[in-house]
Amino acid sequence: EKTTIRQEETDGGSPFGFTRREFFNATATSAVVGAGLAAGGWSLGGGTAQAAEGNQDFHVGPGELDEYYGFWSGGQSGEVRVMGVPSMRELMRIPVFNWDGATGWGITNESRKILREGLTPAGKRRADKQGGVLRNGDTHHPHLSMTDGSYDGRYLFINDKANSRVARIRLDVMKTDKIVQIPNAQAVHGMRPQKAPKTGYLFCNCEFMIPQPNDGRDMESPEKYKTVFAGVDAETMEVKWQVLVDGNLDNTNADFKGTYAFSTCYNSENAVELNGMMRKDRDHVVVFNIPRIEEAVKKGQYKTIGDSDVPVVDGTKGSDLTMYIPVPKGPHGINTTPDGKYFIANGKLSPTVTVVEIDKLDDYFKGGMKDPRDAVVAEPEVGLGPLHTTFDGRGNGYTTLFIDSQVAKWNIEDAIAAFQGGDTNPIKQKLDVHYQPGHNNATLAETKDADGKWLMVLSKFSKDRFLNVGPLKPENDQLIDISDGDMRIVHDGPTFAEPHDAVIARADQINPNKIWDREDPWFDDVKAMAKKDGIDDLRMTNKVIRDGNKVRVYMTSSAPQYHINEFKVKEGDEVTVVLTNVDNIEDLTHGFTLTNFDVCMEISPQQTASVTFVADEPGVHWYYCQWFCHAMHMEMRGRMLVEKA
Ligand code: CUK
Ligand code: CUA
Repeated sequence: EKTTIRQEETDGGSPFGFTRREFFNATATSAVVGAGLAAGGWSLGGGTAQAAEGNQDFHVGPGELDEYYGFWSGGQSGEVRVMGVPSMRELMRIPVFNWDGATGWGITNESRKILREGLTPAGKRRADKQGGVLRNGDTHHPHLSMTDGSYDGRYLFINDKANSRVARIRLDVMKTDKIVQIPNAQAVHGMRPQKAPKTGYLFCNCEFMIPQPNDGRDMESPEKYKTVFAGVDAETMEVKWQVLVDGNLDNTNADFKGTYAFSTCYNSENAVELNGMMRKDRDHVVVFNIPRIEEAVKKGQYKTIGDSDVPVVDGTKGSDLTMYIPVPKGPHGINTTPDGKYFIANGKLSPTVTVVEIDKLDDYFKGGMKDPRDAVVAEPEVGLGPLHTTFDGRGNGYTTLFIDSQVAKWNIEDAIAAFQGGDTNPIKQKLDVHYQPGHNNATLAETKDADGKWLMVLSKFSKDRFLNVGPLKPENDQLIDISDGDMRIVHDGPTFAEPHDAVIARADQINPNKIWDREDPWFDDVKAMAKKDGIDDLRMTNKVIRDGNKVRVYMTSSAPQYHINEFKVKEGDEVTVVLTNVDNIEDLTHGFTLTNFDVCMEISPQQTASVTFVADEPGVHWYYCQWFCHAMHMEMRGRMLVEKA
């Protein structure tokens, strides 16, 4: 059965005279009768038929809310997407490493500070060549902050493989608030928050090996290239330490105690081309002993590299900070079971997954285990191209098989029994998915609260499954009911470039604000600037201040007007527009777009946003509100008059 979560209604005040939810609830009654199909995607079986069979219903009707929030990577688009599960409705996009014309991300002063301040010196030099901030990102791994192994609703974190960054998104406002670029690194790929006691660290895998420092030395000596594993402080978003490793790092994960992180490593050959990367028949998983790394840093047993002052400890083979567990060639995903007992390294090039018992890692670090392979308790064959495994909290793993285009459901304890010589077959079911699945994730599966209801499989290719949209096709995300025994695809939907990974939390674990809080630290900088101009409350101020050739325009808006509808500047002035939306009605967002100036920003209820540009074209320049906010939204505009110098 489906739970319908009713949101409180907004109290009155809508410019339309009724709230949006009232409107939709009214139309829902008639619409839901005839429609068995979900609103946000493609339905395979009919929703009605499923309900009749007594299984979970994926259909979330008009006016009904989803039971889960999904957070999807936006892949090469550099953004994050918020989805409703099980409806698979796209609820929101959060710009992170990209530029975004809807919200002015990359254009406003607030976003540009966030995009710039955490860059390395080399990153800042690169940014300076292209307007002050970097432009693209390649996001793979969205993960939510946790306390004691459960989602705590504070933050979402995501990596950027393209420019070696990690970002934090505040879930109360669903905005990116910090970005850090990792030094001594190219391509931050695997990224996971520490699960317990709380997300103190983000563990970050730097993938490509480079000379250290990478300043022109050792270019022709790939055998000297190295990469690092990084610990980022999740509160300050500063890099605390790095660990030099052998091989290049792929995916990473953490235990539920706060002691270990573990990373898959392919190309343990340190090769720079494909043939060389395939020479050996094994690679490894590196286990990082976090307390020992902290201790080594504390004792000063580190060096720094190049112009970075991040402590770098040595975790290459033979170090007592790390453990190298040999696994079949080319492991990819690495997943911790919700009971915290095991991690699973997915074979990719091998048809197996390797199950490691986490408690046994203690034996190794205490010196009681000589062969790291002794920590392996199972290595079942699951099919061709195992990439990632997720869990139902009932003892089963669900592994994507990239080459077979299937998901294999297998039982962990059965696999362990088989490894010990029993004749149990751990494979419970294989389900065809379309096509080439990468990550999959079940509801709450990376926490101890895995509830085994829905499984999301992110298929890399959609091929012929949807209407053709030209040579570049969408990916295909498929929703699978795992609530009672067998897996069953109930729904699929296209997604754009290319959500490698997604996580799913219960709706009650994520509680965003409905409007901005005026005390939000988001406004600290702009309030400090206003204070210097003698302005105490931005909500009460409509004023133009000239300071040499700098002009600051403090303006408020409420539907359907700006409270300054004309301001005059001189050609060549540097103009900062500070706009405060004094409306306090949910969803009453205004915008500021200055035509032909490439300037725009979002101002949601009770938000202040600012943007700075040079008024270098004399003449009349209209600004307008780009969010349809009122019946007289088209009239919500004003003029900037630029006088000839
Ligand atoms: S990786 Cu893409 S399918 Cu970057 Cu997590 Cu495995
Ligand atoms: Cu304000 Cu449209």
